Amino acid sequence: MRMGVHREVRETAEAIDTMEIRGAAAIADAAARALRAQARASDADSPEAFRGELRAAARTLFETRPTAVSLPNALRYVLHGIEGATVAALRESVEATVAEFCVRLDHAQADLGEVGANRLRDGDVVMTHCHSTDALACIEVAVDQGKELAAIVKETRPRNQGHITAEELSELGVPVTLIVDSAARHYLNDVDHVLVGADSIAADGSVINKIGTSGLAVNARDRGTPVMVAAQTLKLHPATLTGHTVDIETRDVSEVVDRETRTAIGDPDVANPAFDVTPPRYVDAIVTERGQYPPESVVTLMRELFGEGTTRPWEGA
Ligand code: RUB
Repeated sequence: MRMGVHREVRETAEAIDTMEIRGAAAIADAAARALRAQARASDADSPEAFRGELRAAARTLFETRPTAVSLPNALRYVLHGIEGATVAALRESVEATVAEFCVRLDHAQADLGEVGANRLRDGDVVMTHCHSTDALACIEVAVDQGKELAAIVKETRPRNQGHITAEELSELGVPVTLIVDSAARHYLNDVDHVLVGADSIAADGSVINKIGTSGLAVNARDRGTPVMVAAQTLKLHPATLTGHTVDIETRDVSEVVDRETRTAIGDPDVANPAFDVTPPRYVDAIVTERGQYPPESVVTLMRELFGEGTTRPWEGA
């Protein structure tokens, strides 16, 4: 354990690691708030020591889930956004920067929802995968506009995040049909849009999202069903501008099969990749708070936002 890392930071890191806090936007929000907790609790006696504590806290948070770039983007926003010549001034700056970050996050999702809702028409049927607050924001705005939608919701093995989507869509008054993942192709002819979120978007327009997204997108292309990805600019992965690839998280195999069943079926090897990469040619639109983009042109937005690439969040902070 890193010295000087506050309990709340360790608890947040643990909650992200165990997926009590999950989904790229929620992870970013929690990470920024954890840095604020570190700043509030700090008894550092110099600005250098204070910044050092924040960097250590950022590293602890960063190591939890490798695929969602919203996490390092949030840490970078706070670490590089703060200024002050004294500990008190820096602490105040953390308060202001985190508050600003959380407001921007909320606004981005609401603005993105408006853009995405414009793609949805009255009477449309939407197929979802996993649970994405960015994707749900599009449906929520469309419903608020008076459009009647229906949803076919993939359960999204192994952790069944589709159940959360089903519950939240029901609360919005959207009729839901829950299906097993392998039934998706069977229903694609009845669907007007596939709508998913993203954990990261690479500079070439590839979409990194919950495992199963790429197969769904390929099937949707085969059926002629448009695929829409709802992703705030916080999901754009700056390191991919300079040729880095996105790490794909693998999770514990017990999420796939319990020990007893595994033994009973001959103890096979089990693998549990959490995310996959959907090439840009299978995606029709990436919907952000800055408007919608064909995936191939998302790189122009990335250059505008990040320049030519960035360091890891704590470097230079
Ligand atoms: C969640 C997932 C979501 C993205 C986007 O995976 O793949 O589609 O994180 O979510 P996990 P949001 O359950 O493994 O975190 O739009 O809420 O940021």
